[in-house]
Order: sequence, then structure tokens, then C-alpha cells
Amino acid sequence: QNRVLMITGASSGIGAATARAASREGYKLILAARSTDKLTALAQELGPENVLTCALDVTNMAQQQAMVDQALEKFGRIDAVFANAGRGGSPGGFSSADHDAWRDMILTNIYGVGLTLQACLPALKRSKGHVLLTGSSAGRTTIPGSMYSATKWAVTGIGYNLREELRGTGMRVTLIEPGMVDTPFFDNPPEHALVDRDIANAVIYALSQPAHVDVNEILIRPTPPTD
Ligand code: NJP
Repeated sequence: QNRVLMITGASSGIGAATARAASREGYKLILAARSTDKLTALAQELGPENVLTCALDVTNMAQQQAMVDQALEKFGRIDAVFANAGRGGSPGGFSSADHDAWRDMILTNIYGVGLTLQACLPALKRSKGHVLLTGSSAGRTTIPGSMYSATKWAVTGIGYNLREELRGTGMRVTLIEPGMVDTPFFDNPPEHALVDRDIANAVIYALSQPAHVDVNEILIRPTPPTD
């Protein structure tokens, strides 16, 4: 197959695992993040002829547009976009969390997703493409004091509202909602967590469905520990 998948936040964790899984499925890949050294190493691993790496800060629209332009120049089309880049918050709750860290997180997790969509949608409309978003189980539940959770509620809303905007176009929107996953997202490895491949498998499942199947959401949590 010659389908083309773009992944933001591809330099580590869930994005990198999805790149590996999609490469095994035969996708051509656009891998984007700020850490270009890590993207280059991943492209080497996967076979550089089928991979385009792009330096991307998702909060920068000029870089988003350049990524799409380069992708169309190299591959001629984009069939799916996994808007996955995101970052965590800081402790302290609403009364005392670092508000500068809030700004960076809100810009990355919400505005950045919006910019990725705006840059990619013209190409995706031409291919009747598929949008996948990394939301979170934290975008479904109440987490005391968490602005991070609030940003992921926003991603849930983006997914729902985008699906309605695209209704009748043949395009599909899938919200990927992980529970805790052991990735560099955390300074210390969390206990009872999923691994990055578990989420990559969910992305591949959604991508692999025939055109008449629109996988709206996949919520994946670790199995609770046995007593
Ligand atoms: O984390 P990590 P995950 N512009 O830190 C990129 C969500 N999630 O894989 O730019 C562009 O390994 C960063 O790249 P770089 C989470 O909210 C996670 O766990 O080079 N890219 C890296 O590739 C996020 O949306 C858990 O620093 C930017 C990637 O994002 C997604 O899963 C649970 C960027 C982060 O990779 C992937 O996170 C959950 C920017 N401004 C949801 N800022 C979990 N791990 O438990 C960051 O429910 N990146």
C-alpha cells in the first residue's frame, strides 16, 4: 500500500511507536517534532526513502504549513494525520500551578492541534482522509486541579466538532484516548501503565478499517492490578 500518514509528536513515546507500527504496515510517513535529531534517527531505522522528517513546533503556523508543503512535494498526497503532539502540566492545582507552564501547555495541546488541522485539512479533503487525535482518558474524567485534563477535554471537543464539520465528506475522525502510558511524558516511570505500542496498535486498528467504518473513539486504560 502507498498510504501516507503524518504524525506530530513523532520524536518519542506514542508518536514514535505509531511510526514504527505504521511503517510495518507499509505506510509512507511524515514525522514531525522539534527534536530533529531523534526524528532523523527514527527515519534511519525505518528506511529514509519512505520517511520525511519535519522540524515542527506545533504552535507555529508557518512551520505547520511548511510541513504540509514538503509532504505534498515528496509524496503528492496525505491520507491520514495523527495530531499527537502534547505536553503535561505542572503541579499545584488552579491555585498555585506555574501559569507560564499553563500557557505553553494550552498552546501546544489545543492551539497546536487546531493549527495542524487547519494546515492539513485541504490535502485531507482531497484524499477523503482520516484525522486521528491524541486526547486522553483525562479528557473524559474529573481530575482535581488539572489544567492538563482541561486541555484534553478541549481535544475531545475538537474531535466531536470536527466530525460534525466533516460530515458528508467521507472523511473520518478518531479520538485516541489513552490512560497512563509509560513514556518520556513522565519524569519517572509510572506503575501499572500501558506501553507506547498499546496505543500504536489502537491507531493502526482505526486506520485499517474499511471506508464505511468510522471508529469514533478508542479509550484504552491499563488493566487494574490484581489483588
Ligand atoms: O509523551 P512524549 P507521549 N511542537 O513526551 C512532542 C498524550 N497522552 O508519547 O517536540 C511539536 O514521549 C514531543 O516532541 P519534541 C500526551 O498528552 C499521554 O506520552 O521533540 N511537538 C514528543 O514527540 C500527548 O498528546 C499519556 O519535544 C511537540 C511528543 O510531543 C501524546 O499522548 C496519557 C511539542 C510527546 O511525547 C504523546 O505523549 C494520555 C511542540 N510544541 C495522553 N511539544 C501518557 N503518556 O500517559 C511536545 O492520556 N511535542
